[in-house]
Amino acid sequence: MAKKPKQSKTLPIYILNGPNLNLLGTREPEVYGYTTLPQVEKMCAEQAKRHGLSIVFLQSNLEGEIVDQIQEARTGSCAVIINPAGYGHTSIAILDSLQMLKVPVIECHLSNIHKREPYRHNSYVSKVATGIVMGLGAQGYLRAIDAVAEILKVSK
Ligand code: CA2
Repeated sequence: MAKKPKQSKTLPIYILNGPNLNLLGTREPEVYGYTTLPQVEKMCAEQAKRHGLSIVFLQSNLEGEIVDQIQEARTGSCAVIINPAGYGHTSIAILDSLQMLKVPVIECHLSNIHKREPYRHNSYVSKVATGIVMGLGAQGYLRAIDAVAEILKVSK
């Protein structure tokens, strides 16, 4: 009997969310919108599916846990989309762990950090990101997935 050809399944996109994003949609809707994080996850899963991709969607309030998630993404993902939230402005540890990745990294912010307070203008993540999406609210996550799909298509 002929052997079935092996299906090479693309690894999931890791979508990582930093501190306080678990509260999305419940406070400061004028800045971050009304969409909750579970709703963002559902939208992302659907968008990834349209591209024939899948996601692992995580949120943590702990810097070290985010570092662990990024390390896991080294071998377990086809790309990383990260909204580092407040840690983007402060964390060399997250920058160091992102620097070890060989997969594309898209930084995603709901708000345009450059239109906001000066202490939000620097992002360490931007220094290693393949691309950046910001200021588009929850839709930005979907555009980040589109970008990943396009990058993976080109690099196949
Ligand atoms: O615009 C973004 O996505 C940010 O990464 C959000 C962070 C902020 O520190 C960055 O400068 C920009 C804050 C996430 C906190 O999310 C909240 C959600 C609901 C209510 C209050 C904060």
